[in-house]
Amino acid sequence: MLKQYNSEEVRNVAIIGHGGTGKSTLFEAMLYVGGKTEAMGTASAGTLVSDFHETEKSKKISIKSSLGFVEFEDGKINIIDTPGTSDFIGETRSAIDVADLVILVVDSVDGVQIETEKSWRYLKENNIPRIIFVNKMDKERASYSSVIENLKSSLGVNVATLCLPDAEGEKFGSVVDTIEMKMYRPKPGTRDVEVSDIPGELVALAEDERNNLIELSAESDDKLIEKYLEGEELSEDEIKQGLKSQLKDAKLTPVICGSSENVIGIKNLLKVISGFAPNILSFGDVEGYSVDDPESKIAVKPDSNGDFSAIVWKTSIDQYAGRFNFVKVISGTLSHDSEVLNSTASVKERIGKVYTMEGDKQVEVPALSAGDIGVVVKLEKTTTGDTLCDGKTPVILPLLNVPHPVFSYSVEPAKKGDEDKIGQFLQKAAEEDATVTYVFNPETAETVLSGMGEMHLNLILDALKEKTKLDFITNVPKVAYRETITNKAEANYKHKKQSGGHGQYGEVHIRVMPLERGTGFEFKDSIVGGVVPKQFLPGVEKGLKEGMVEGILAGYPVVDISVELFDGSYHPVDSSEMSFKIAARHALKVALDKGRSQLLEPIMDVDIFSDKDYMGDIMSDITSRRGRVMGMDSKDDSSSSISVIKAQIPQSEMLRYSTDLRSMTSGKASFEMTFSHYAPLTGKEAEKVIAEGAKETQK
Ligand SMILES: Nc1nc2c(ncn2[C@@H]2O[C@H](COP(=O)(O)OP(=O)(O)O)[C@@H](O)[C@H]2O)c(=O)[nH]1
Ligand SMILES: [Mg+2]
Repeated sequence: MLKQYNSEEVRNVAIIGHGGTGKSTLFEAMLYVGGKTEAMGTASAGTLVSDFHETEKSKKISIKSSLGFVEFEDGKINIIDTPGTSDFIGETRSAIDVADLVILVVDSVDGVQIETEKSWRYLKENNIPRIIFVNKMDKERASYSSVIENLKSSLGVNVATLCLPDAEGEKFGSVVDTIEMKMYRPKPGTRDVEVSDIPGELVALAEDERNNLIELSAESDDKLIEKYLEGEELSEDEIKQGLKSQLKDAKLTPVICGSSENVIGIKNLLKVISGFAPNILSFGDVEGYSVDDPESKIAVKPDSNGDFSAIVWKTSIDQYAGRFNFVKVISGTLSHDSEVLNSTASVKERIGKVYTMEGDKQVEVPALSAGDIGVVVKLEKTTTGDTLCDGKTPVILPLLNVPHPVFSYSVEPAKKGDEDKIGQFLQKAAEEDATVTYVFNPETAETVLSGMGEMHLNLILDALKEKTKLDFITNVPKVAYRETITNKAEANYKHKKQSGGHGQYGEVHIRVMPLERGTGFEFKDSIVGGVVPKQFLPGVEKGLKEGMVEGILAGYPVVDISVELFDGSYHPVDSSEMSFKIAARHALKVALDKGRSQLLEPIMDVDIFSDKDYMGDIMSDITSRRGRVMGMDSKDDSSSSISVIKAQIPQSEMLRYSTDLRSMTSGKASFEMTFSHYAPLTGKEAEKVIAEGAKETQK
């Protein structure tokens, strides 16, 4: 059994970057050099430890994140490999959330690509410590210096060069470590390296980089920078401490080069992680909040002797082995054979054995200290984003940063009666993947499956077909339009019915006014002299609310109106709450018509990341989708090839955008999208929606 590591001995890293830069091969190489595997698997043979799912093997891309670890220099490095395709960004984001350091992999020829730019923005916004691994230095036309220039100009990276290549392209064989001022050359066919002095022609360059490194490290501390500026030498220890602190604060980004396939630079990468990466103890208390009150904050101290708490960052459900919950312990210790509280779901769960993983292989551990990552199996109700704790001080740890879905299908069984089975399968998919939602939308009366792209959802639907053998129909989901008035209007309605004994009577006079967008509904009573007695007011309000459920144009909900009841009449015997409800509902319909009701459509905030070459096409396409370009984040620098366009586009025009954008740019663009606001929909577009609405009501 693997031993239990103490908090200070654990490092958690996530490997991220554009698809195809060699992340999974780097994961493979780290396990190999760390002595975990006997040989290197390859992507082409489908033998990578991290890409063990059948679909990953056949498609030769990573779809899920994978966990592995190495025991290195007295510590344990947990490594998470992540997918580079934006369809699976949920897996990537949750890995970043639990990593203490991110390794951003960049190709030695392609440099900064779309997903590099997107990830960098995320790392910067969240101040996440990172290092950059320039991979595939063995490739023809590889150029370390141009990649570094590219990183500086397009991303503004504050580069600390920790490694230099001895050569580029086919001759690349060793890396020079600018901290130790030594050269590392892997012994071919083994995981070992030969360490030697730096060859003469590289000494000057290595010294330059080392001086730069010393200056950057000194900036971590006033005393150090003073010492440095006065020309005094910094000790090895001071340099290392400075570097460590700058890395933790994400003030600089160490850059390392190598070739994952040829296992070059891997030992250096592991040494940098082991020597300089922060861990949970570096960051101080983690902020959680009380189960009963999200406003009441609880500071969780990352101490293995404290109360236990852990965050569930990934869930995978295996047909045979059951449910795997991947956890990061934040405080206390997670021991085998214990009972914990899932404070998010308010249920107790039994912990049997505790594991860590090597791809799909479980490796048993006795316990996990604060800061360590591992896996528990067969919990019943626990899923991604939940907090587990020992129940002494029930705490909820901050939810993972889940990106918003950008692509949806409505899913319906082909045969009545299959709803439950289909629903159960898709519900489980949503539990496994935090970026998947499967919910009934009452506004459109559809059950909608949403995710990060066409490939993402198609994989889920393929699995649904294969596992359940049921037929189902997918459609472009309907847009949740709304309706509101544009003018002030008055209306009245008298509901009067005499049928045998007890009659019905109620009369209301109402005044409707448009409210600001997002306000919803306001009801005002300005009845004088009791012409509508108080006990009937709830009936009036209920009637109005019922009337608002379906507007008069196309049956969409009415929003943002104020309704004032200013007059009316009643009958001492025949009036009831029900009579006033009916009167109010009818009066509202009249008022909506007089107040020139119009449709509102949801508008999305869209950030598009694209290769500069496609800017023109993307912009004119935005216009044809009735969108507005709100701004552009394009550097004039000619070496930056990526632009960010910010736009607002109606949701109805975005239903197939992820597919359209991909084909428009040959996959050289991607986007993020969140709901922004509702805006009036007029003209031909509105007529279309109204005509559709009329068809629906005739059905
Ligand atoms: N020349 C070269 N190719 C590499 C290297 N590392 C990975 N590759 C290749 O790049 C492709 C993508 O590798 P993979 O690890 O799946 O990339 P990922 O999508 O970033 O995980 C595969 O064909 C690998 O064989 C490298 O160091 N040099
Ligand atoms: Mg991969």
